[in-house]
Amino acid sequence: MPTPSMEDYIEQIYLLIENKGYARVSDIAEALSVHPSSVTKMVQKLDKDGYLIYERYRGLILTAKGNKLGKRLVFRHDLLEQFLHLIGVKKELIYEDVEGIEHHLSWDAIDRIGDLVQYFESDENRVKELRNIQEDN
Ligand SMILES: [Mn+2]
Repeated sequence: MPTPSMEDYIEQIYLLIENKGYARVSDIAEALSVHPSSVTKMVQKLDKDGYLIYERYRGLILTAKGNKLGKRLVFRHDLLEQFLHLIGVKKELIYEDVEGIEHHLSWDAIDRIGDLVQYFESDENRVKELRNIQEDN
């Protein structure tokens, strides 16, 4: 099982590769606001655990296992942002809130939140009803 920190790295590496086509140690360090030497250390661990292949002067690529997990982690992050937005959490709070909770929910809870998002999105009156309650509170 990957730790929360490993999940953060895999998530960012996946996003960098998706957006730029590659993930350099310096880019990962910037994305996570950590020192490049911490990135090198973690990347070596992720290599050892089979999530990516790291070659010092060539950069890194995700393995099938790393890519699959990265995709799920990005999906989870996006779903939780969507959920907090839907329940009316202020925009400026959403990113940090998701960073705070994403590693601490079971995949079952994630799926059930997905059901709830779907419940609201399939009928806009449901969202309106929720907003009405919020205006009263
Ligand atoms: Mn995240």
